[in-house]
Amino acid sequence: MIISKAQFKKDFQKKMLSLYSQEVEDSSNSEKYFALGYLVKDYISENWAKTARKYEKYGEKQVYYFSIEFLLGRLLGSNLLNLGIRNTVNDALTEMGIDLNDIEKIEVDPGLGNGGLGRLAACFMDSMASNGIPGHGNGIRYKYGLFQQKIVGGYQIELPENWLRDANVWEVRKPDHAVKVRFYGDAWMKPEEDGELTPIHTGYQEVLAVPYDTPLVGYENKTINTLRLWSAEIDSVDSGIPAGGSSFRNVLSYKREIESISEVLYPDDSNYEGRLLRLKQEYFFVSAGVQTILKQFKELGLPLSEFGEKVAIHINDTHPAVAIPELMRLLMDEEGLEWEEAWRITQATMSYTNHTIMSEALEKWPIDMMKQLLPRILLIIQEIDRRYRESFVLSTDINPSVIERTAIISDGYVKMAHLCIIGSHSINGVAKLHTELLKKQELKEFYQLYPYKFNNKTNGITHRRWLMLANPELAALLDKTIGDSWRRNPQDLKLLKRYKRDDNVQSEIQRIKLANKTRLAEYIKAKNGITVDPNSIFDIQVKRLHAYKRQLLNALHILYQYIELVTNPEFDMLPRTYIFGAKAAPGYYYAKEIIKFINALGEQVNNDPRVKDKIKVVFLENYGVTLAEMIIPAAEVSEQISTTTKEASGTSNMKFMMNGAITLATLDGANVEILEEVGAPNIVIFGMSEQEVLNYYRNGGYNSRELYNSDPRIKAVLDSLVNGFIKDIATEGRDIFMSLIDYNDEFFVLKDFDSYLAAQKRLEDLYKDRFTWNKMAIENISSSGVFSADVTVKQYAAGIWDTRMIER
Ligand code: KOT
Repeated sequence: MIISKAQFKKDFQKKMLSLYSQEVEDSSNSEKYFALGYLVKDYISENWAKTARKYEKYGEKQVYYFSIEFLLGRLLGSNLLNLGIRNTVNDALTEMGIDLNDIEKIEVDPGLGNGGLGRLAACFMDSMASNGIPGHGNGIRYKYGLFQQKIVGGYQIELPENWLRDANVWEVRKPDHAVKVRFYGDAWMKPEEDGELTPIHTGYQEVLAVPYDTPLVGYENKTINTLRLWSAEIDSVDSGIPAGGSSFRNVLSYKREIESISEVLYPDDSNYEGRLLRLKQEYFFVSAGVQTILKQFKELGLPLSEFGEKVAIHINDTHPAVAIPELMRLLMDEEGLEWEEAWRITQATMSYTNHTIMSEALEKWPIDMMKQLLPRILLIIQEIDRRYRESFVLSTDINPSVIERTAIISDGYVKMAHLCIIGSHSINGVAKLHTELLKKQELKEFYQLYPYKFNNKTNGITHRRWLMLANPELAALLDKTIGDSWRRNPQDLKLLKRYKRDDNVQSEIQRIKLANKTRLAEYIKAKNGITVDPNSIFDIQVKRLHAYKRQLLNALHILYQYIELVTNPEFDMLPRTYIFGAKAAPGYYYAKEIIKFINALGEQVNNDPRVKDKIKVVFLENYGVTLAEMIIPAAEVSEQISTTTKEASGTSNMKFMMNGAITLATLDGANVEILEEVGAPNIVIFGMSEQEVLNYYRNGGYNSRELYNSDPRIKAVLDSLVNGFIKDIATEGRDIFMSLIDYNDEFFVLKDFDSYLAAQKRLEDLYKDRFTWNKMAIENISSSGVFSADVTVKQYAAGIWDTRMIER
């Protein structure tokens, strides 16, 4: 949109008056934030309504991205940017003596996700709107997002994240669009006189699902899509008399039970929590979403047979898998279709993304639990399973054991990934290696049955948030050097390649990095009280804490350097600042021990005069989207060191690269493709190959104790965990030692140790030559365009959803 500074000032003053009955000059920063937020929402509203009408007019196929997490981050900055008015607003506010950055900081970061999966959903929302793809989100409006992390005495403490305490300016409550979702009761097929079977569901509890809509603003293209998040509310008491009658106390506890559905996000990342409440959450947002989509489709007046041509529903990992039986239920029980037709429509509509091959993350629900909570849905799943098994009756070349292993229901469980594969027309992995592993390992038998369903869609990130907003100085340098076409076409970042040897560009790149490092150093000083030198190497690992991500490998290398510094007079190293940010799932004991270990190590190293400030170790608490926006632009080394085969893709690797950090990586997930794009001289690779890892896993691992006994560096490092050399980690040191030696080092931390050390050394040598380092940074920035989520969502649109882009 186009607006003059004068007009904006007028609008802003008017908004301040109508909201707070006061002048801008007399307002607090918080009031300024709310006035500005509501004003920007007004600016958005006009095109929001228009976008919906336009989609309708052209009969566009609509995509609905179903996800149990959407990790959006703050929205004021990105909405201003995408509306195309950020500079005007910034200038106008400056003239009024107001710093836009100060105002933006007031917004609470809605942490409605755990990590990669939820952030990917948010990046896709931004990219779909920005590419004119009619794509909307469907999820849960959790009252409490992911816990806030505090570090006390080196330990993680969790506090509730009450993000709705003040108003959320972006959402619109739509009570008139509320729908009812049914839980519990009894379901069966009743035989009629004509021999037909009628589905019956009685004695259910009805929960009211109330939608809250948030606009998803496209980048300078007038497209506004919708993120619809559902909140659970009590309907009227008489639509579900609570057990024990409707006394005041019973009604109150009934209300609490209902509202608990959308109360809090489960804080587990890449791990499955088999609780009834979680299954309730899943069916709750899925049923509300599918019911609404069907209702909207019927308003078009088209025959139901065309549903799959007008609607695509995407299942983000298996959490929304019940969308498949839910659509079947609605098409049959409510719309009267036959099974075969409903099944054809369902398969045509549904597609599924797998985000992990780790077995502990695979969802499977006990049949009994599903029967209790979702009796009608279970009947449908049982029928899908029966027909799946029956479809092989005539084929002689399929081994019955294959059918048993791929069936949806077996061993007393409903296997959600199997339901997704059988009920969708497409299943994709999130990086080339991950998709190949699905095809040849984890889902091999499905791949043999349905090779045409499998495809790869390598993840991506929105360059608007992760470059334009997070690193405005770098963005400005790019504009000045190669023009601003990269903003619309991120692959134009390639144009920067020509300048990799350019003195001027090199020194600008280095200057901007130093400025970003200095800002982060100030933050570290303020938050942690640690003085770090902005001229030291900033080496960063930020992501969820998980054994497979191997923060421990990083920490053990630091410990190694520390031991060398204090025992070996010959040893020298460039000064380095190691920065960590990571939340551990509250019940993940081992992960919490590693946090404690990193903090204890930092406490000791940072204060040991013998270290002479060569090493600083910083653990930044409460890592999330907002912190990432400050940390990533300040990084020089990006630690992507997961055990090969375990990280499906990773997405922070792409954000770091786009901001000019050099990746230190295993050949895991999307690191493989980063290597392909940037070329071997511009990335530092180490560690076991995929084949080696798979071979070891097949043979039950390797002998880590042997390594401990034969490599004196490993021995020295591990011994210092348990001999009191590192203070205050008696329990943690012992447990970590045991995990590596007695429990055989499941994630090959010691097996990769030597190779990691060598890689760290190579990295340091590269850094000594600043010309080379800057050249590498430029190569990374210029090769990062393919990792824009714009590229990824276009591949989904063309290859999976079959939907058009109506703008650009
Ligand atoms: C969580 C629960 C169950 C199954 C999978 C997950 C999951 C996977 N949560 N986050 N992921 C990550 O997803 C990212 C986006 O695709 C990947 O980049 C990353 O490698 C996954 O670990």
